Amino acid sequence: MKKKIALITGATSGIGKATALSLANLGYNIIATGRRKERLEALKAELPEEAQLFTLCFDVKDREAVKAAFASLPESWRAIDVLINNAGNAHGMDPIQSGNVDNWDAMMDINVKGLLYVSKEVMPGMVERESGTIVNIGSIAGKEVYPNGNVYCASKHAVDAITNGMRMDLNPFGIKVIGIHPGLVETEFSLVRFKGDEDRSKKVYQGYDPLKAADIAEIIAFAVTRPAHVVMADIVILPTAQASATILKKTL
Ligand code: NDP
Ligand code: 8X3
Repeated sequence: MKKKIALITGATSGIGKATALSLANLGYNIIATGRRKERLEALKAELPEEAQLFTLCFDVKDREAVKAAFASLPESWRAIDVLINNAGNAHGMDPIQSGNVDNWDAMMDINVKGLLYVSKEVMPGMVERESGTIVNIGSIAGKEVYPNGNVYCASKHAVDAITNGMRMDLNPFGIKVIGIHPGLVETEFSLVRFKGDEDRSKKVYQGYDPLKAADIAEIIAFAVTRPAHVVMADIVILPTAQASATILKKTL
């Protein structure tokens, strides 16, 4: 039987990388994307020997680069069965009145528009084949707003709305759309949010047991392998120490 193809954006780190490993271990061929070419190249050595890997290096916020990357896919890699829209980050964490406009642009351009640009390249093929699964990585920040989370939360609320809209519009074609909404996961997320400040980012995950990227990857792998008549439409995953975006055991 032909192996299925999964394309994962942001596969150079954290949740995306862990998902690439999980799906490769389940027998998927993987298209891994990200901006850091050397990390994409290093991924091959971490996948099981039998897994095939194709890499695409592009910035999701660059509309022309997204188009060119997909146009460069060889014929045998074009029928993407599973799209994992994972690339994204928070940039800064300031009260809105002192927010940095470049950070706002980055979050809306990457987390929202980047997800749309990539989806636009993949959805027509899924519609034509009347099959496929799209997983959008939202966040607990897409379900709730927390102080100083303002624009990041807005970007993830947009992801939630787009996910629900996709599910409705793609439903007639038998395409599954899954929203995954993690709470605190220890990845490079906080390092990016706090511009490389290691001490500040480590503190986010201290005093409790945060989620690991592999915890989310395991759930994504389960969700995308349900029988044809089952869709896990919307999943919130929190560390046990977290009860909401703002209530954490360590803060009580
Ligand atoms: P990481 O920083 O570890 O990974 C982010 C990934 O996104 C990297 O592979 C990075 O690749 C890619 N990426 C970022 N910007 C771009 C861009 N402009 N173009 C292409 N790729 C890009 O963070 P996480 O694994 O934690 O984050 C993954 C997703 O999970 C994000 O959407 C995040 O919002 C979400 N999330 C994270 C949570 C957490 O607590 N960690 C909780 C809830 C949701 P590269 O730099 O090579 O381009
Ligand atoms: C990432 C989790 O709580 O920092 O989306 O927003 S949080």
